[in-house]
Amino acid sequence: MSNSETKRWQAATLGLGGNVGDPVTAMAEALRRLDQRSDCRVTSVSRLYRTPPWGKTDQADFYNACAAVETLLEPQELLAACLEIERTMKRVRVERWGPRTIDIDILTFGDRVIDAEHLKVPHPRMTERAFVLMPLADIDPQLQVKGRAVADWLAEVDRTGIAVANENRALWRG
Ligand code: A4P
Ligand code: MG
Repeated sequence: MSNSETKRWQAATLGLGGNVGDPVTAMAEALRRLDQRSDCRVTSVSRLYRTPPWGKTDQADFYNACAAVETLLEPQELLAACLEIERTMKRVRVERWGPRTIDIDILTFGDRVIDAEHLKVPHPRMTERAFVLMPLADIDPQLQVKGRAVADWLAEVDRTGIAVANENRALWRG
């Protein structure tokens, strides 16, 4: 058996967001870049949401979406691929929770729990954030995160100000 056949496709979910420049185009471009890799395929994308800034609130509204992917990469490798896409798309990292052209977070990776210095999965703050849970529920409301379904987490968070910006879940294909 060749090396590539010993690897298997694993399911992961990603959160995408941005509030500088043209984040909608940037998010679509990021998903196309991931999908173009031979070791990643984008299997489902949420609707697109416009969301008030969380954390540091004196900044522009964000656009957010989630994607389901299947990948041959290990979690750290998937993170590296996402960071590389962010980097080449010239995201400026200035302040924590501050403005950004594009941010890609790994939300879940199968049912793995990872607590490494540079990678925490499930994403530590995802279950508090409607801007993550609403798009993720478009993809899989029954997905289990930290012992509960996404739909159950979503029922407990504040959705104030969040609106669907585009219903077209194939928008990213351009
Ligand atoms: N890192 C650890 N775990 C992960 C993971 N599961 N996925 C590390 C991705 N990265 C992970 O990230 C810092 C480092 O986190 C990465 O290099 C990786 O090694 P960063 O993106 O530079 O830092 P950040 O994004 O400024 O901080 P943080 O805490 O990751 O912020 P979040 O949680 O990503 O939140 N409001 C709205 N409405 N919509 C948003 O999308 N986003 C943020 C950023 C704040 N407010 C927002 C939104
Ligand atoms: Mg981040």
